Amino acid sequence: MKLYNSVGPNPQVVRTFMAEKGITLPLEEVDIMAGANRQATYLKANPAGQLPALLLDDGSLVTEITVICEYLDELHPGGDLIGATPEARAQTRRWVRWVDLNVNEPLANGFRFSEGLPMFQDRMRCLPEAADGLKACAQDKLEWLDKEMTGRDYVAGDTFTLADILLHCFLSFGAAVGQPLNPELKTIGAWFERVGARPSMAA
Ligand SMILES: N[C@@H](CCC(=O)N[C@@H](CS)C(=O)NCC(=O)O)C(=O)O
Repeated sequence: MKLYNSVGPNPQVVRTFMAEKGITLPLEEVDIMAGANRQATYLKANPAGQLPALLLDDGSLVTEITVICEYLDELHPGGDLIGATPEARAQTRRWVRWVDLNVNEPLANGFRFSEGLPMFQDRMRCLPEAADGLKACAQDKLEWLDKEMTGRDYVAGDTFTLADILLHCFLSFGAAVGQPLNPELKTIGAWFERVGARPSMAA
């Protein structure tokens, strides 16, 4: 098994999840800045052309970061990153989907359609006119989450889960590309510092 890896928040989510679980895998680096992921060699391995991707020993490929994390969790059971019971897993998945749809996707597309336009305009349909609105959508949802998280330690409840990894990696990325966390969001601000202190976050 090996992980096709690159810079960017999506591979970072998987690396952080692996670090939390103590999983190590061979990494094959793909240079997305130079567009190597959009060229024949990588497209043969992963026709979707994005990173990360997990190549299994039987030759099949697993993509989509939350699916890769769930798969690794099933191979290495234990811990609370996804959840030990059906109820806990439902809560993790509920918040993973919420974070993905409401924050990460608009934040990432807001970047691709503005600061990231020179890199992405020849790779996918870009909507520069939507960039500001998408960034604002992500901020609106973070404002809502800030209130929602009052009184609890983590995104999905009292336990650190994949939802925290997902949100933290994308908020770190946002901060680096012109979408900093609003300092008025005190609950998320404190959570961001606390989660960022975990050794796995350096993965
Ligand atoms: N839906 C994918 C998103 C993967 C993604 O957007 N990866 C970025 C790196 S953070 C990428 O490959 N960017 C380069 C490109 O799209 O050409 C997932 O869940 O894994």
